[in-house]
Amino acid sequence: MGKTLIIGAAGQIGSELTLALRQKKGNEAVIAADIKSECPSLLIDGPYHRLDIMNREEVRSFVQNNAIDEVYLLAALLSATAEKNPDFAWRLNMEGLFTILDLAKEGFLQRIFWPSSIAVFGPTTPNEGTPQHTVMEPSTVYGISKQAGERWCEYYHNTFGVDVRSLRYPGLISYKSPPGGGTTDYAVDIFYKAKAQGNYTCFLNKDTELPMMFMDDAIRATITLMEAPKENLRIWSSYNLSGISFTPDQLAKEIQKHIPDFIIRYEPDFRQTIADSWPNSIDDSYASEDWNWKPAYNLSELVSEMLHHI
Ligand code: NAD
Ligand code: AKB
Repeated sequence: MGKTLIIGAAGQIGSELTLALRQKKGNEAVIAADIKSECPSLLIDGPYHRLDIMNREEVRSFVQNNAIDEVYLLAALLSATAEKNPDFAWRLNMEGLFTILDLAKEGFLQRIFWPSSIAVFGPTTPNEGTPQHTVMEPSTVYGISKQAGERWCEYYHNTFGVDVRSLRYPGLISYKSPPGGGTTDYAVDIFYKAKAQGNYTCFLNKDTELPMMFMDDAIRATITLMEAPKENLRIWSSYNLSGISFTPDQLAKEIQKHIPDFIIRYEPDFRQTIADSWPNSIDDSYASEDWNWKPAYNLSELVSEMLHHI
């Protein structure tokens, strides 16, 4: 059996996904890679390599020389950071995907996971219970790169038979690794500030409802999709995935059940425009029908877990 390579393993999702996959497959079978030279302390129990996804030749020889047959490609610039550096974001988010898709097309990889995002939707998308197939006119460079990536994944699957699987993650909430520059990051930051100083200034306004998910659910969804029999899958672009939807005001009220003096203030910045272009909630019936997806965490369970661990 070949090994699994996780590129972008030092990030918010990568670090938890690496731990979960190592638990299933064994430490040596899962190689963590990231552009960061230093191995994060969470990942020291297994192999770690510095790898730049933009260095096509380096990635190609690493995959071929290390008996890799499965790649999780997580390296990307997220929505807020990408708006500050659109050219670079486009290159990072697209070039690496082609490197990995081509390796699979040439027969060096059996399976790929590449994440998309609710950012593929835009201001003209129906925003309540957003369906799998709908209007998609993303207005951010991040969303444009994810939408293009989805089209290429489906194209490589349909044209070359590449087994590339994908999820449109909502905003992910976790305590093991910090988020990396997204619009939904407020929903993680708020917990650290609530515990450390009892107040938080939110960069979105109080009624901005967004789809979110606790990281444990996201990791379980990812592994379930990757283990699903190929013939059960109908979506080869990216599956809608839903957890819970809430506003900053609803999240603050839930935190106040644990920290009654917690105060939230609102100072919306450029990220408000991004959030306003995204759906409020997602219909993930394809995921539930094709691979039995069902989220486990509601808002109160998520808040209890976050406050317990931070
Ligand atoms: P992150 O920013 O926390 O992690 C990305 C990792 O990629 C970082 O450790 C970074 O060092 C690494 N990286 C950057 N450039 C690299 C390069 N050239 N070569 C190798 N590694 C490089 O991001 P994340 O939140 O873990 O997201 C992972 C993926 O999931 C991204 O594609 C993101 O778009 C997608 N996603 C995340 C969320 C979320 O809420 N976290 C939601 C939707 C989609
Ligand atoms: C972001 O806010 O950019 C990410 C995402 C939803 O893709 N968390």
